Amino acid sequence: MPIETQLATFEAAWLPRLNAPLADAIAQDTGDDRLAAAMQYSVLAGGKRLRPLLTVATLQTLGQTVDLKRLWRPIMALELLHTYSLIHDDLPAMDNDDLRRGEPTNHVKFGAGMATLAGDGLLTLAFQWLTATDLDAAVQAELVTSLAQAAGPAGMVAGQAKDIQSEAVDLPLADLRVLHKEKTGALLHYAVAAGLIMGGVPTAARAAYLRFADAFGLAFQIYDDILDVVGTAVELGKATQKDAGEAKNTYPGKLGLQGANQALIKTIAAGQAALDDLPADTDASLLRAFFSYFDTKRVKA
Ligand code: GRG
Repeated sequence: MPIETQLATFEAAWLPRLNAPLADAIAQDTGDDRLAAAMQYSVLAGGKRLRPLLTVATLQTLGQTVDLKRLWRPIMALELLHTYSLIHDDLPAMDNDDLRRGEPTNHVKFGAGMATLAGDGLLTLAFQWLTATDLDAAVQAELVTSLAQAAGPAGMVAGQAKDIQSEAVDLPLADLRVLHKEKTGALLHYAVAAGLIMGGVPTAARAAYLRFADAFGLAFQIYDDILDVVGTAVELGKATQKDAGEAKNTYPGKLGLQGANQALIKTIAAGQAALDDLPADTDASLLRAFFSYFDTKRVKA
């Protein structure tokens, strides 16, 4: 089956199952109606659910049955956390964006105070959901530590801190890579790691999966930068050409559009090579299919 079809088939099977319980689960676990509405608003505004889909795909690649009765909350915890990061990133004190996932941003709809709290609520609830399961206590503890490392002051928050400090600074490409690894790559790394942890894979056997995750994360950021130049607001559901306007450090900014596309192609190849290193009896086609998310033809040669 062509890889685009494989990804589309996988999404069609899993998205409804991942999405259906969200509104009720957030309402159940939230003690204030307006706060619940603000949290639900951004989580339900769309979103590709790329991160929980990667966790499910990793578990399937390990040959495991994904029992959502046990695993739905720990798998979806990452989506709550990711949504918090988008809400806070859009706030007037950060990127000051009005459009996200094709809808007005949380602070436009609910005000900056409630949007901040909706983000705080989602961030905290994510950790509650990691432990709302009958997985072994050691597995729960590793999920909590790994998500905290990925999302917190050694990961995404550090990347965001570098981002806000570097707006008027011309970063060398090597520094930009570190910034992106923390800001965007860390959560995608965790998405795959979560599948490995839930699947009981020993640390020593995780390396090739995590190299795949890191290449996917870097490709994701390069592609996001490219789409900011060649995409439209309608297609992306958010403002475009923001990076150029704010003189941001981006791959097209550093390498030109063609150079950025070449970097994307090279990074995809590195991710595919990592999957070649999985044990010989592993069917890596589903994880390979995630690379069809990147259209390297968006940039004309
Ligand atoms: C506020 C601590 C804090 C961190 C914010 C995620 C982030 C850090 C900022 C968002 C800015 C940005 C453009 C990041 C790069 C790529 C990215 C994370 C895009 C959004 O993710 P998608 O495409 O979004 O998975 P959907 O809406 O599909 O979930």
